[in-house]
Parts: sequence; structure tokens; C-alpha cells
Amino acid sequence: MPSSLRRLFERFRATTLALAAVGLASFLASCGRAPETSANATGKPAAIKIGFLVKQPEEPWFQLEWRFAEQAARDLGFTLVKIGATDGEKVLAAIDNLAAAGAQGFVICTPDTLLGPAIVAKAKASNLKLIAVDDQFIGADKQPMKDVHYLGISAAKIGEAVGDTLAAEMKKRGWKVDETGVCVSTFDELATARERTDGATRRLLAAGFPASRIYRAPMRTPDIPGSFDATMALLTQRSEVKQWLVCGFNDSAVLGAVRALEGRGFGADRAIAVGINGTDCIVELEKAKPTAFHGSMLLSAKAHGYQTCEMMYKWIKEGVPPPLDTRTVGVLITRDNFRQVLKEQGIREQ
Ligand code: FCA
Repeated sequence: MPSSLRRLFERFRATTLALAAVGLASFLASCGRAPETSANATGKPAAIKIGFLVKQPEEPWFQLEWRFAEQAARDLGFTLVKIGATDGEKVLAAIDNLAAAGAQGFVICTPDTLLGPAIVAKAKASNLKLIAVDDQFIGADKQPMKDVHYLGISAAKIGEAVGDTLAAEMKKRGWKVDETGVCVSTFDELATARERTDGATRRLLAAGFPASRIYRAPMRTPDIPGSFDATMALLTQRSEVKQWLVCGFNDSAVLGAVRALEGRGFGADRAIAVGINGTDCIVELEKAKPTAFHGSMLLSAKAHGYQTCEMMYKWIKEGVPPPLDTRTVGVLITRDNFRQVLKEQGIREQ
């Protein structure tokens, strides 16, 4: 072949290869394959690949869980695939993609606990190990699926601590029971949410609060707007209440209520609110002027993100299955101690 022709041929071949590479990349992207967000320290592809699916990727709680999962991936040397799975269809597609990408297991906070049996079946068929985090699967018999490995919070106890804190703060302020109301932002579809608000209610009753002054505000969606709307409706019905205590299943449930109360003129002087998570209220606690948001039960995002991954890693690598049921605790943070506690827990630098 004359050299000019050979050069032309070589150039043609290089261009074709480059185009093929671009095509393959965009093909993979169009297949919706989740990006691998964290590899091991050596930079080589890790033999172990673990998925981490969360129901509400925009919630700071889940972002922090992911951050600790990434730390586990770096420390232990596995590849982590983070997937925001906001509905059932996305969960099932994500499991297919994980299996195709060679993953051996996944950790999941499901968008709907009733999907439990479908997720278990899909994981089994795909030969993937599975750990449920935060929200426990519910079986066809409407009972928790106790045979699925689960790590979650001690929901009732943490709720009770919220109730105790509210009762103590009310006492400190010398508020009269017959002028005070309790707003419970409820989301009873989710067992862990119901156990939390039931726990808080139980302790307020035990502290002498009459059941007739404890008002439930059912949230249509488990987020700030859901609780804002529910609380607005309650405040309209109960315009005679002079002071409010507020609890809910997480920070968003309580923040929505706090915003609604502010709209009706209830600030820190006439309302006390205590959240759960401790991760979604930091901006609130940092505000120069105190709001009604008194504090939150800080949960252990590290246990939920790092420990679940570590359990999964050992299960895959050494064949050691994790305990079936692990529960974590919470600690109260307020404007006075939150900086210190967040620093101690490795959540914040300062
Ligand atoms: C549930 C809630 C989250 C967090 C987690 C531990 O999934 O939706 O906000 O409280 O439990």
C-alpha cells in the first residue's frame, strides 16, 4: 500500500475508533446506568460492588448516609453505586442495572415499605444480597419482614425522648396545660414514623397532658410542604390555643409545622418544636434569632451509611451475614450544643 494511502487508512481507523468510543459512552449513558461515585483507594476497579438506594436523595439525612457510605467504600476498597430511587419502578430498574454491572449486593431505604416482597424477589432472582436501612419492609401479611436484614432507629424510644423534651421545656416556661396544644405531624403509612409520633404522644400523656389537647395533623406527603399544609389546617381549627408544642417523625415534618406556626404569629416565645434526624435542621439552628425549632434528636447517619456498607461488604467477602435487626439511638441537639455534637460525630468540621 502506498504510504499516502496507508496514512489515510490509519486516520480513518483512528476516527472510527474514537467515534465508536463516544457512541459506547453515550449508549451507556442513555441506558441510565448509575454513575459509580466512589472507587477504592488504588483507583483500580474493585472486585466488590455495592449499591446504595435511597428514597429521598434531596433530604440532607440521605446525603449524609451516602457520605458515610462513600467513606466505607474508600476505607474497605469496594465500589459504591449511589442511586436515588424515588418510586417502585426506579427501584426495580436499579436492581436490574446493579446486577448487570456486576454488583453483589445493595443497601436500600425503599420509597414504599409495601414494595418489600417485590424487592426481595427481585434481589433473589438477581443473586444480590440485600440490607434494608431506615424503613423496614412490610410483608403481604402487613407485618414487618423480620427475615430481611434491617438496620433502623429505636423509633419508639427516640419518639419518647422528643415527648419528654417537650414536656420539660413547657414546664420550664411555666405554660398552662389548658392554654397549650400539641401539634403532632403524623405520617402513619410508615411504621417507623408512626412509632416515633406515638412515642412522643405517650410521654406527653404520661407528663399529664390531656388527650383532648393533643391534635394530629396528618401529612399527605412526607416532606416540609406536607407538614406545612397539615398544620395550617389544624391552626385554623384550633385558633383558641395560645401556645403550641410540636413533634413529628423527622426534621422536615417539624420544620413544615414551624413555618406554618410562624405564618400565624407563633415564634420561639409561643411554640416549642423538637425534630428527629438532626441533619435537616442545621440551617434552622444556625439562625441568629431563635425560632420555635428548639432542637432535634440527632440520629447516627454514620451507623446507617457506613455500618450497613461494612456489614454488606463482610457478607459478600467473608460470607458473614449481618444481624437480622440492628437499632440505633439518638441524642438531643439544641442551639446550645449542636456545633460540638456534630463535630464529635464527624458530621461537621467546626
Ligand atoms: C426515615 C425518614 C428519614 C430518617 C430515617 C432514619 O426514612 O424518612 O428522614 O428519619 O427514617
